[in-house]
Amino acid sequence: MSELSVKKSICPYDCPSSCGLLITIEDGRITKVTNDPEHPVSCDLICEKMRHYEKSIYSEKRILTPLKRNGKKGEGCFTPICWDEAIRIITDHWKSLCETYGAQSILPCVYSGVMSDIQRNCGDAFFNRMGASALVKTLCSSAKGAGYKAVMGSTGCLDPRELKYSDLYLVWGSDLTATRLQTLAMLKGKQQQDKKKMILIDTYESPTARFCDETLILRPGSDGALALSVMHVLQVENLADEEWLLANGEGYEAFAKTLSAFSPEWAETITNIPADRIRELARTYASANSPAIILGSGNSRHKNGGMNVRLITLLSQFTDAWKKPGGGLCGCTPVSGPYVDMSRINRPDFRNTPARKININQIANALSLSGKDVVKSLYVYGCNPLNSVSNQNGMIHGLLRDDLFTVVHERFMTDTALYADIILPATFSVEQNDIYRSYGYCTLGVAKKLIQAPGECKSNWDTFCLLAKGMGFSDSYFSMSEEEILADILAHPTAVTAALSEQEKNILKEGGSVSMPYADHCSIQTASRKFMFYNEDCPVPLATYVPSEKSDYPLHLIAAPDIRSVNSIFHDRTDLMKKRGSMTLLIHPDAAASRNISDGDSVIVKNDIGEAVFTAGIINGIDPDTVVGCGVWSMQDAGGFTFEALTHEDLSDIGEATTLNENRVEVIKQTHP
Ligand SMILES: Nc1nc2c(c(=O)[nH]1)N[C@H]1C(S)=C(S)[C@@H](COP(=O)(O)OP(=O)(O)OC[C@H]3O[C@@H](n4cnc5c(=O)[nH]c(N)nc54)[C@H](O)[C@@H]3O)O[C@H]1N2
Ligand SMILES: Nc1nc2c(c(=O)[nH]1)N[C@H]1C(S)=C(S)[C@@H](COP(=O)(O)OP(=O)(O)OC[C@H]3O[C@@H](n4cnc5c(=O)[nH]c(N)nc54)[C@H](O)[C@@H]3O)O[C@H]1N2
Ligand code: SF4
Ligand SMILES: [Mo]
Repeated sequence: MSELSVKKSICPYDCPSSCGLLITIEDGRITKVTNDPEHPVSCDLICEKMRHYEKSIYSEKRILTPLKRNGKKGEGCFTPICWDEAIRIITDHWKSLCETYGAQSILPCVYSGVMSDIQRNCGDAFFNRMGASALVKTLCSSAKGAGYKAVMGSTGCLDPRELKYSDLYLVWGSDLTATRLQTLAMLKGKQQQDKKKMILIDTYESPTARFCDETLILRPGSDGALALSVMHVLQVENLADEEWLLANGEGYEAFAKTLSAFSPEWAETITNIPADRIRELARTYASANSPAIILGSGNSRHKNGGMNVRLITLLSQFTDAWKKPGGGLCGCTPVSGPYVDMSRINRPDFRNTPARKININQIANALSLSGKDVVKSLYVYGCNPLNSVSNQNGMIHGLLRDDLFTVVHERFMTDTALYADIILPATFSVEQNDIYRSYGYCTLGVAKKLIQAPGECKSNWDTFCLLAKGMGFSDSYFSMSEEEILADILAHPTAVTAALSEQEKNILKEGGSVSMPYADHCSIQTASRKFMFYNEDCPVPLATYVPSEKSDYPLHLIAAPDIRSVNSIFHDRTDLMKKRGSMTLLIHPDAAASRNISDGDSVIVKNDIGEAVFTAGIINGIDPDTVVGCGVWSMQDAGGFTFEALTHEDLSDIGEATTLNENRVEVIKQTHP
């Protein structure tokens, strides 16, 4: 008789809901993946991608043994070796680099492949102990975080579950259909019942537009101008909550004096949204009882991204919406305090001297450094920088260096792995133990190891323990098992998790997710207990519009998410990738016509740092000066360079974030494919 069990797990990917999964296992093999009906957020559904998680786990494309390069870098020729040999080669190389160049010549590269706390962060402990260079991990939404914080300090924002109380939704730079499925399901359901208005503010008519009553298409990076002119209208038409703003807004009086200059006519010249529609937006916003702004990260990935977010956040405080349940801003962090004592995992105490810091968005530049700053080894895990980080040409140039020793810990032969000297085989979430914090909701969960890893695949935790042994690090931390470090985390609760009930603590111990309280967002958590129009820690203290930079290239290039992948995850899934079609660049009919481009044509997209070939997709719902690159692509699938070839390494105004939406390009019809 076959043995059958159904166990709880959690989606490990970089997606705001950290959905709960129910995993059916027959004779040690996963046969079915569904939503966990007891999960606080995803009780009703999970996305199409994860409904066949098992296809990736049992994929023929999985890397199952350590591999050593035996051809040229990038060629993809490797020979299987055993773990002992792999660890010996890596640690011998690193010991020699430490002696000759110093430990800072070694650079870890990790981002969001696995979002659970132990597997994602244990490498920090190892590299702290080694004294290696430290990666500044700001590839995603740190400009949004910094912009929100510059206004609200550590005040929690709205939890998406509070959106049921809102009566107007402004979806600001987020494609809910792809990235916030759970939120969309809730809003759509509610909207159908209560006919609540939903307005999309985006740079193109994204798939979310079809769920909205209205779509406002603006020029990329001009969101701050829109928010300012909405505040202008609210002020002029006496729709602002003046009493609240005077009492609770730091620097409000100075800010209010500037508003007269930011009329809708002024904003029209910057955003390309007609002034009348801006006025209408302000009135609709003011007439709602509890309007919610659902803020995505797209508008923050600009050089003025932090300022755009500051102004949108200020708008969320400008009327009396904040006082009402469901009124305010959703999309930053709603948690009321830390759930996990991260210092037990990343061990800042292991580092003896301050680290040399390298920003993840500037790895290509780091690989070009020389002399005492040279990077001689790159260790990549839970990240696929060649597909996700700026300056693809520069990155390849660096990865091709003969004197760069690259190790990639991966599940699949990614573009990045092709350039490795040594590849180590990685596990999937169901083959490891960990604790998960959702970043969009207030949930905490534990997912246990459910199946044996195939071949010789090892988790990040087990791999760093082996590397530590190879390096001769004798700290007891590195001799703990995965179960022991997880038990250690659960045994050291934070103030928030200490308040969980015995029943909830048991759910965590057994494996499962619990709902956590969301913050009281009416209680402002800044030093002065006021929110800040003026913040002296910012490069521009008084919030105001900062224009985008001028460029010689005419078209503004934007990245949009794809529903069939999460960044470069799911590239192994041929069923999903087939549905995704070709690497598409969305373009306005006028911009296409003036370039003699028809729908479906191959087009070369180029600027000063690179070029890539896309398929043109002509749509009306986009500004004539904007083009949109859909999804994250591998060079293997695209057959050449991808979006990342066109993105600079510049950082945002605050938060040191990616500016992957602040790049200009020209588009030319490809005549000889
Ligand atoms: N299916 C799927 N889910 C995902 C991901 C994925 O790739 N696919 N990625 C995951 C990750 S890593 C993240 S960070 C989250 C992201 O999720 P969100 O932060 O909610 O953002 P997105 O849904 O990616 O949508 C970004 C939108 O911003 C728009 N945009 C770009 N520039 C501007 C601008 O200047 N102004 C305005 N108003 N809009 C602008 C783009 O057109 C796009 O529609 O989603 C996660 N979930
Ligand atoms: N064109 C374009 N570029 C983008 C974006 C975009 O929307 N468009 N989005 C940006 C954003 S918001 C983000 S957050 C970044 C994300 O960029 P990355 O952090 O590079 O994320 P992924 O592309 O998902 O690559 C993660 C890799 O980790 C591996 N992995 C998964 N689990 C494990 C594990 O347990 N251990 C190890 N060792 N490896 C594991 C996966 O197989 C995968 O290859 O991309 C950014 N780049
Ligand atoms: S990818 Fe996102 S929507 Fe899909 S199961 Fe994971 S967390 Fe849920
Ligand atoms: Mo992200």
